[in-house]
Amino acid sequence: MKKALITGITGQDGSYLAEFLLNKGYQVYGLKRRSATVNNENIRHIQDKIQFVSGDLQDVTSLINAVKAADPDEVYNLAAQSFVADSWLQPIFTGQVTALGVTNMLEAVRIVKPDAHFYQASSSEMFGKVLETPQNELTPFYPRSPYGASKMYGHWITVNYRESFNMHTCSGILFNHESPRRGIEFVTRKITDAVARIKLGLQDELRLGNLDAKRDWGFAGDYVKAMWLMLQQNDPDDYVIATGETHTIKEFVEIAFKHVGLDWQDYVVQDSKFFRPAEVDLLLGDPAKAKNKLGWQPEVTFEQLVIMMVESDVKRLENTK
Ligand code: NAP
Ligand code: F7E
Repeated sequence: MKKALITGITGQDGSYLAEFLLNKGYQVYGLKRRSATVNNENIRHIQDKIQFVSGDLQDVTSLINAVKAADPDEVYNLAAQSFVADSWLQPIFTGQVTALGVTNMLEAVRIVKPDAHFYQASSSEMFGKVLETPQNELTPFYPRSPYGASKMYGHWITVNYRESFNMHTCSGILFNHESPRRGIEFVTRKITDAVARIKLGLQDELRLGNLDAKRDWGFAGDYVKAMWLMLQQNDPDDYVIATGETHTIKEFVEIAFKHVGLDWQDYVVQDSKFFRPAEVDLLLGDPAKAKNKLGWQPEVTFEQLVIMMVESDVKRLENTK
C-alpha cells in the first residue's frame, strides 16, 4: 500500500487530494496544526480514514517527526498562508510559512526520506503583472504581493532541491481553482455564499472590490488529479495547470445571480476596502504541457463550476435555516 503525507489537509485542496488518494488505496497521513477550535469541516466525512500528525510548517522538528511517522512514498506540500489580500497585512508571517516553510518541508524530506516524491503547490500568482499571455512554464515571473513573492521562493527552492540533491521534486503552477469547499474569504465563494443568502432573505447586498480582474478558474477536484499525475512520472518537472479560459469577476457574479433568478446589479456594491495595493489584472494559463505529458485536462466548465458552488451554498443554508 502506497503512503502519502499531505500538508494543508484541512484546506480545500488537501480535502480533495485526500479523497482522491484514499480512493486509489493510499494510506493518507495529514499534517495538522493544533487549533483551539475544531477546523475539520472539509474533511469530516473522511477523517476516520486519515492518520493525523501534529505539526506546523514553521517548526522543522515537527516536520521531521511527521515524515518519520508517515514514511511516505509521496509528500504533497499544500500548506500555506494562501490568502493574497492578507499577505500585505501579515507579510513576514506569509514569508515564514509560504516561502521558508517550503525549505523546512524539503529539509525534513531530504533528511528522513530523500527518495520520496515531493509536490510543491506553486501558484499563477507568481506571474502577477504578466509578461506574456497566455502564461506557460517558461513565462518569467513578476509577483505582485508578499504571497506571490513567497510562492516564487517556494517554487525556486523546489527546483533547487531537484537539481542539487537529485530529489524527485515537482512544482505545480496552478491557476485559481475553486469548489464548494473554497474558503469563504476568496471572491468566488464570497459571491456564491452571498447569492445564496440574498436568495434566502438572509442578506441584502454584496460588497466587492475590483470586478474587472480576470482569472483562469477551474474546479479543485480536477486539479488534485494533476498533482498526483506529476508524482507518477519517472522524471520530476514543473507544470502549469489551468483551463485555458479567462473570465472577469463580473462574469462570475452575473452567472451566479442569474442562476437563482436575480439581477446582480440590484445587489452588488463596490467597496474600496476590497481593492488591493497592487492587483493581478489578467491570468490565463496554457496547460498544453500538462495535456501532452500527463494526459491531464479539466472536466468541469466555468459555468458548471459557478452553478455547483451556488447550489451547494443554497442547500447548506437551507439546511441550517
Ligand atoms: P487553503 O484552503 O487556504 O488551505 C491551506 C492549508 O494550509 C490549511 O490546511 C491550513 O491549515 C494549512 N496551513 C496554513 N498555515 C500552516 C502552517 N503554518 N503549518 C501547517 N499548515 C498550515 O488553501 P488551498 O486553496 O487548499 O490551496 C492549497 C495550496 O495551493 C496552498 O499552498 C495555496 O497557496 C496553493 N494554491 C492554491 C490555489 C487555489 O486557487 N486554491 C492556486 C494555486 C496555489 P489550517 O486549517 O490550520 O489553517
Ligand atoms: O481574488 C478580486 C481580487 O482572493 C480574485 C488564492 O487561492 O488564487 C487565489 O488568489 C480576484 C482578485 O483569489 C473581491 O482583487 C474583487 O483580483 O479570490 P481571490 P486570488 O487573489 O486570485 C491564486 C492562484 C492563489 O495561489 C491564492 O492562494 O478577485 N476581488 N472583490 C476580490 N477578492 C476577494 N477575495 N474579495 C473581494 O471582495
